[in-house]
Amino acid sequence: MSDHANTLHALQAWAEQARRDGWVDSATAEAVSTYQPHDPTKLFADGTTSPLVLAFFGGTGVGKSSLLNRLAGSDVAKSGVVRPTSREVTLYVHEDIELASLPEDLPVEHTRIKRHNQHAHRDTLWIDTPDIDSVVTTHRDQVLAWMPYIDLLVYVVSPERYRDDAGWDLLQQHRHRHDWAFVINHWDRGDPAQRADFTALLNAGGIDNPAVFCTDCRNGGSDTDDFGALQQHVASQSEAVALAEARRRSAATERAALQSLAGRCEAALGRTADWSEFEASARETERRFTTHCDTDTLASRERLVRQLFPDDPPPFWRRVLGKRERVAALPEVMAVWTPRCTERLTSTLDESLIAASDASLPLAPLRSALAPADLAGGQAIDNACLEALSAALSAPGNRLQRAIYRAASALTVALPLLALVWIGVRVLGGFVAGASDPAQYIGLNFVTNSLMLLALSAALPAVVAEWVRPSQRAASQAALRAGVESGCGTLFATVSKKLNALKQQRDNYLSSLNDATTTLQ
Ligand SMILES: Nc1nc2c(ncn2[C@@H]2O[C@H](COP(=O)(O)OP(=O)(O)O)[C@@H](O)[C@H]2O)c(=O)[nH]1
Ligand SMILES: [Mg+2]
Repeated sequence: MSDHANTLHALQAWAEQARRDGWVDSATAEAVSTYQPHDPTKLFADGTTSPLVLAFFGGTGVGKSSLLNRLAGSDVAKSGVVRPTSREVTLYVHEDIELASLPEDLPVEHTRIKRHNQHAHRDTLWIDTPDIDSVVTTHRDQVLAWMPYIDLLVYVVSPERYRDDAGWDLLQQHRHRHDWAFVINHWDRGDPAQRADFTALLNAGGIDNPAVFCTDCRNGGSDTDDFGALQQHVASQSEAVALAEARRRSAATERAALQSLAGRCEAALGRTADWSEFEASARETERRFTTHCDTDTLASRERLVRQLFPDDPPPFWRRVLGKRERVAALPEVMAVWTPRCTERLTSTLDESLIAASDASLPLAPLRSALAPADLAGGQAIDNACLEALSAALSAPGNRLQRAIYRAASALTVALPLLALVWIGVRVLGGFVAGASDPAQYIGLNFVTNSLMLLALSAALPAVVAEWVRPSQRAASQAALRAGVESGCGTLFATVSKKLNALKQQRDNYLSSLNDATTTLQ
């Protein structure tokens, strides 16, 4: 296989895989897979020194076969008005030329090979093609299949129909990849103005200096037409040097065409700068979603707190007296995430897709990576809320708050005990001293003061403890809010992971495309 054939093969495998993964649109993949490399030498067993491949193409009855017979100097091709249109491609080739087995993409079953022994025409392989304006569309397909194997296309028209000729669009598609000669046959009915008009038409179609010949092939041909010039043109094209040069040009065109296909594939993957821009905008939409999610889940969080704490919080003084918040069991289903959040997530991801589309990035892989259902946003947020809530209920408040509360609670027992010990010591002292001096016995004032000290030593730490006691209700509210935020974090960490994987895949495609097309650089 030639370098170009290898490159095309690699590019086709690449495009097929990239299409399957959604990185390349089907139009681009199709353009790559249906691309037919131009190489007439493939028809010959000895691909290096091969004859010029010349094909006649045009509508019914324009005189393709007559022209071929005239060029060949004998009736090699069937021609005539009252005969079935030829259904196949016929190759007329000298008996010495060894043909290769025909490439697979050619319609072999509709191809005939006829040998001749005219030495003068050894350097040309003629191809007579079916009429391209036939109602049988396979005729046109046959011509198309043969296109890549032709060096010189002789486009035959008649003076009557050259303007609405069916071959015009084929000419447009293939004009850069072949050498063309144009023949207005049936010139006995033609007018010099038509020649000028046809030439102008070709110029307008992008063909500069077209080789136009006007011929009259009735009864073996006229002496006064351009047939001699056409013959010379063909002879000059089939000279080895000219042919080698034409094939070099064709290889260069081939390379440019492959480069353009590779460029199209690369463009389908989107620009790297656009990808970074898209990622930045995706992060911005994430940030907005997190803010909105806080608002969107407010009602469901409040409902949850009401379920958990069915009673109003006891007032401070009742709390001092030991009245506690009543906590119900955690609900089995944590429904912080609501359908509103699902809608919000869907529209957020849609925004990211629009940003990707604005950045001309391929949407298919992004669309599947950013499918809201696969991201399990509700699960991420509900789980995070449950976790935060359980932690908050088992240890409400912050660390300092809990330390002060524990210290104050301990003091509600320790301080009255200390006071009791101190009162006891004083009572004992008073009792001992009272034995020698009855005035030292403890009086009513001491009793009053001791009771007050006891009450104070118990009440003061109890008030402080209640003052700093972390509220489970407030802790639950804060936990649910934090849970939503951390759930959003988890959700977008998943998104980010998926996007990174996609970016990696895209980079891999870029580098394998680069590897596949190194010969074109
Ligand atoms: N008047 C006229 N008839 C021609 C000319 N060339 C071919 N014909 C006739 O046109 C008919 C169709 O020719 P043919 O070569 O079979 O056309 P094809 O279908 O393009 O191969 C035949 O009857 C030819 O004799 C020409 O220059 N002038
Ligand atoms: Mg014919």
